[in-house]
Amino acid sequence: MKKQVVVYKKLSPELMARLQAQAEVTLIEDLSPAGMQRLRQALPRAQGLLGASLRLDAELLDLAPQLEAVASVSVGVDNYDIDYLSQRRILLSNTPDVLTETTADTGFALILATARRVVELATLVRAGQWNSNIGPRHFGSDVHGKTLGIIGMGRIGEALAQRGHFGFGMPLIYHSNSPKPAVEARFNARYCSLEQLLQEADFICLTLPLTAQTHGLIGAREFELMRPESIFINISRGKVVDEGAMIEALQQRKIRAAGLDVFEREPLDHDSPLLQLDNVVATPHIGSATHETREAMARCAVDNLLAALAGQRPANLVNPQLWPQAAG
Ligand code: 8YV
Repeated sequence: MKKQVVVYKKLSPELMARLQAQAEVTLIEDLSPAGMQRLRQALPRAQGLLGASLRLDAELLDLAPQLEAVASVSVGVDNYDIDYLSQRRILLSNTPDVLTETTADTGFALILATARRVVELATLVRAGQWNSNIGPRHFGSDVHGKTLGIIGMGRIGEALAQRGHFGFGMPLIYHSNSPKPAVEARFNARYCSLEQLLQEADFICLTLPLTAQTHGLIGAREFELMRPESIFINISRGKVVDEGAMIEALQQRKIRAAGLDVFEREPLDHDSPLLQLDNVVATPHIGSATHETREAMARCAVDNLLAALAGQRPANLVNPQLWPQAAG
């Protein structure tokens, strides 16, 4: 008897076929109000769930009494009530490694676009306002040789460090839960306190997950510690930052600029003050958003889900304490 799976993120025909060969699949095309209604109607019979960008809390999970496994098409798992999933002994998997390089590329795209004012000046050209040689009023800042400060030295942080060290000759400083000797050896990086990093770095990059500990980590006090010529980059989660404090710091030029791919609320409100600032580059959460990487993530999620439903250990288990073999 095939297991019942509800998919709430569109899959390629190849991956949908792979899933349908092993499970009865209900596809929820989108998370519009109508889509959410269909999802709620499908949950009571679901043994597997696959998707992303949906807050999966106890209220929704209580509609799915037969649920055995959830496969997230994401590395971030802040959308999931992990304690409740674990209490219900529901396996949660994610897709960490396949998106690392692409997300680090996004981080560097924002570093370069923000420092060199690429979006602002490309818009000037497109608007027919390029009428003379560019002068100091439109100059940007150098990236090569500047100090790159990375907050959160996980896979993505390391990939960003690799780009900065080998690609742009940037001295590296970092802050994370604990020092990483291998990272220091490989990139000649220096571990420092959060305060030191904020005071010293030319580029301050957030690459850490949203957790109870990191929620609001960068607020008014932290922006005060940054230098007026520093540039702030966020490719982690918007809620790691006090967005109001960041807006004030940018408006008052306490920092030079910000390159942001994530926001407290997404999509970003059309009337957000961030969109009125010429020293802000805002992208719509494109961290992992390439054809190749999103297909790889979805493939990884399908493999994780099929393994879990077949009684095998998924490759990327977020709550490994549930796995019986782990006790062995
Ligand atoms: C996407 C991400 O938002 O993986 C994550 O945690 O933030 C991005 O890759 C996610 O994959 C949803 O599609």
